[in-house]
Amino acid sequence: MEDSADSLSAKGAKRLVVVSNRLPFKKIRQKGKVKWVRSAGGLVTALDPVLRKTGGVWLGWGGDTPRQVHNRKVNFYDAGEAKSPGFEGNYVIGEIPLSEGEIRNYYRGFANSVIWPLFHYFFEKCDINADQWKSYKEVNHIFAKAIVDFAGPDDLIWLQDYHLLLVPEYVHRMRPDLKTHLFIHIPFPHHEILSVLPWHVEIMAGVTYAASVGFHDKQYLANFLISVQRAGIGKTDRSNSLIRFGEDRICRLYAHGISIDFDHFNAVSRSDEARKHTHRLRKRCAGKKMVLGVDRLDYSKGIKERLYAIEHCLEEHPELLEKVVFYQIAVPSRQNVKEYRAIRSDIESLIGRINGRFSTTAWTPIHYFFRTVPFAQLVATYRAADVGLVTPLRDGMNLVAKEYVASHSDEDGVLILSRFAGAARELKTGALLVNPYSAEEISNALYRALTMSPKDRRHRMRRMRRVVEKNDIDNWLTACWSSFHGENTSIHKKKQIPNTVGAGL
Ligand code: ADQ
Repeated sequence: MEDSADSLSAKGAKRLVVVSNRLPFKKIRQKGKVKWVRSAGGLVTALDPVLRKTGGVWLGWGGDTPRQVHNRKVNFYDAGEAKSPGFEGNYVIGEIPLSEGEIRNYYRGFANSVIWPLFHYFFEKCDINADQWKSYKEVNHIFAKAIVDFAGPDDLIWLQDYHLLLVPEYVHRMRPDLKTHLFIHIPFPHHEILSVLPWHVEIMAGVTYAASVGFHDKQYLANFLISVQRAGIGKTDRSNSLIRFGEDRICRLYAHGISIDFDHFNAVSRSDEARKHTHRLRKRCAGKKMVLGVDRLDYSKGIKERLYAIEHCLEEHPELLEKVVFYQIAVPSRQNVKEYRAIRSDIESLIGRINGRFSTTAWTPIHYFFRTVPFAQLVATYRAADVGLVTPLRDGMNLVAKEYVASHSDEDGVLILSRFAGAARELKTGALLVNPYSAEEISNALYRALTMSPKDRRHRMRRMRRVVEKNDIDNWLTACWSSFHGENTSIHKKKQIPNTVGAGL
């Protein structure tokens, strides 16, 4: 694989280099053999199809945690190679080795026990710790070094998310000829929240070394600008969403909400495999209405609050007993972080209690699955569900809401959506918006969804499908790529993903 690594460093190549904490595939060792297994999560759902179309490189951590890393060299893998069974993209993945201690302090520690809860407004869950901050800086430096060691000045280096906020500065200091772009997939909080973090000024300064910074929502961008201003970093130009640093450096900000490959979800929902699975699920429901929740198992997704709302709804509307089934599919996530183990056990005991309370010999209200579901089955399950219940307490965007809509090629189904998800801005014309902290509001929306007329359901679903089809992943990409060099492209203008990353990017 050395050859691939060398050919990657060819100067002048127009190549997309995506960099994220995790690779889209997780490295598993079975009986001494290496296998790559696809990971689930919003970032992978959004960016894997992009790299499949454009080709390029995805750099990140592969999931291995040796006690010590003796060699920092990035390991490159090509799809289809004997060395990489299970990995089937048409791009190259570059695995950045990280040790157990680094993952504990930088990833489980600072990224997931400080930035994640703080940026989602759960500051009481933040475990602010100077050692973890030190590790975050060191690992960001490792990522920056991996980039500068092989990237050429014409590469489009696209950093992803909150794990890598200092990488723009570190890359710039080592190689000022390289430009980096950053997209932040989680909310960017109000300054009052951000300033809880003792190192927020250093973080903001680090981010603004990126040539562009993207957000899902205008509000996140506005929050970011206020924090930059308060920290006295550069010269902010609010009307053009820019931060200027003298004559030679500009950081552009833009807001474009991420999306999904609508056509793919739509087509798969009509495929024979998905139809059969939808049919099987409907048969299993035996005439009962089906309500579905699909989430990474994370406290920010509001699963616990949703379960209380389901209980409230069954109490308030006994006529629903034995008439409705709730499916909750949760993909395992960050199981090594204390908060995540706690939320899993809370959810499982809550489901046990609710089922114990309401079940009859013929009916169990909540069906719970703690696993990753294959794509066609997931689409079929969305399609089978009469109601999609998407109630995060706070979410940058939330792709599940869009996937539910795109999978309803039958134009039926009702989406109940948290008003604190980025997706609410786009889907508000068709979804029933709720406050995810209010069991009563969710319960009322559930009752309304379950008793809604077919005409109203269709009308609302059509409206949402039009929005998701128009603002799909191609559209997001085009908008991001235009923003990289300051073009003002409307997100509503549909364009195709170019096959290669074009000149000028
Ligand atoms: P996530 O927090 O991971 O993403 P989300 O956008 O909902 O949240 O994406 C979850 C993805 O995981 C979806 O594509 C879904 O299909 C998949 N998934 C969930 N459960 C699954 C299961 N059991 N089996 C298989 N797949 C499953 C972060 C931010 C979001 C933002 C995305 C993209 O937190 O706000 O929308 O990045 O920017």
